[in-house]
Amino acid sequence: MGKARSLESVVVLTGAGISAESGLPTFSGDGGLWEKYRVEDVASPRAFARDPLLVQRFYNTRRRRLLASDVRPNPAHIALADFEQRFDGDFILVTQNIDHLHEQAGSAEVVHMHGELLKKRCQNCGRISEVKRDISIDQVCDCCGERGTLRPHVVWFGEMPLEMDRIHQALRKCDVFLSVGTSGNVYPAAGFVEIVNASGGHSVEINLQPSAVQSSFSQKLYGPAGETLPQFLQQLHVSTA
Ligand code: BJW
Repeated sequence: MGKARSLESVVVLTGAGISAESGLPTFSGDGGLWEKYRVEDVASPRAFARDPLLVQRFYNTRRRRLLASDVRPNPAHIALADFEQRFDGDFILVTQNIDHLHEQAGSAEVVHMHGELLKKRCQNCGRISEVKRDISIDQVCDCCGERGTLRPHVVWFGEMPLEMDRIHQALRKCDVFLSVGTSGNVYPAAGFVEIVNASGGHSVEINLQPSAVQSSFSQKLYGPAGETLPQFLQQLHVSTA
C-alpha cells in the first residue's frame, strides 16, 4: 500500500463468498443457487408477478436455512467486526448479502444494499417489518390489511439498490476499499472499485478466485475468506497502529 495516504477511512464490500464458510450457498459457481434456479425465474419483479409461489418458496427455503442452528458467523465475519471495533477512522461495511451474519458477528455499521431476508415489505403500504417465518402468497399485511401484497425486502434485478448515496460518498473518500467474496458480475457493486480508483483509494480484492473485475484492483489475495481476511486485517491494523 502507498505511504502517501494515512488510513482514515475504510469501506468493505462483501458478497456471497464471505458466507460460504458459514454454510450458505453462493449464487454462481459449483453448487451455487443459479445451478438450481434460473435468475430470471426468481430474482426480478417480473418473476414475482408471474409466479409468486416459486419466488416465495425460493426465499422461504433460504430463510429457513439461514435460521438453522449450524449457520453462524465465520472467522471472516468476526474479523471484520473486530476491525471495526478497534479502528479509529470512518468505517462502513456494505454487504450485498441478505443474511444477517455480519450483525451476528458484532458489526455495527452494516449497509444491506440488496436488502434483508429477515424483513418483509408490503407492496401496497410500503411497511417494512421483521419476518422469521415463511411468507405465503395470500398472507394479509398487518398494517394495511391487504392480502397477497407481502414480498421479501430484497433488491431484484432492475430494482434500485438501497442507500446508494451513502455508499457513493463513502467510496469517494475512502483510503482503502476491500472487496470480499463477490464474483464482480452484478452491478452497481461490481463498479465500486472504479469509483475508488478514480478518487485515488487503494483497492483490495479478497476472493477464492479472480473475479470478473479483478484487473481493476491494486492488490489481490486469493483463498478462503475465513483465512485470508483475518490475516489481512491484522496486518492493516498493525501497519497503521
Ligand atoms: C469465496 C468463497 C470463500 C466462494 N472465500 N470467496 C451495468 C452494466 C451491466 C448491467 C448492469 C449495469 N448496471 C445495472 C445492471 C443490471 C443489473 C446487473 O448487474 N446485471 C448483471 C447480470 C450484468 N443490476 C441491477 O439490476 C441492479 N440494479 C440496478 O443497477 O439499479 C439501477 C437501475 C434500476 C432500474 C433501471 C435502471 C437502473 C440490482 C441488482 C440486484 C441483485 N440482486 C441479487 C438478489 C438479491 C436477493 C437475494 O439474495 O436473493 O443479489 S442477485 C445476486 O447477485 C444477489 C447477490 O447479492 C449478487 C451478487 O452476487 P455475489 O455476492 O457476487 O455472489 P456470487 O455467487 O456471484 O459470487 C461469490 C464469489 O465468492 C465467487 O467469486 C466465489 O469464487 C467467491 N467465494 N467461496 C472467499 N470461502
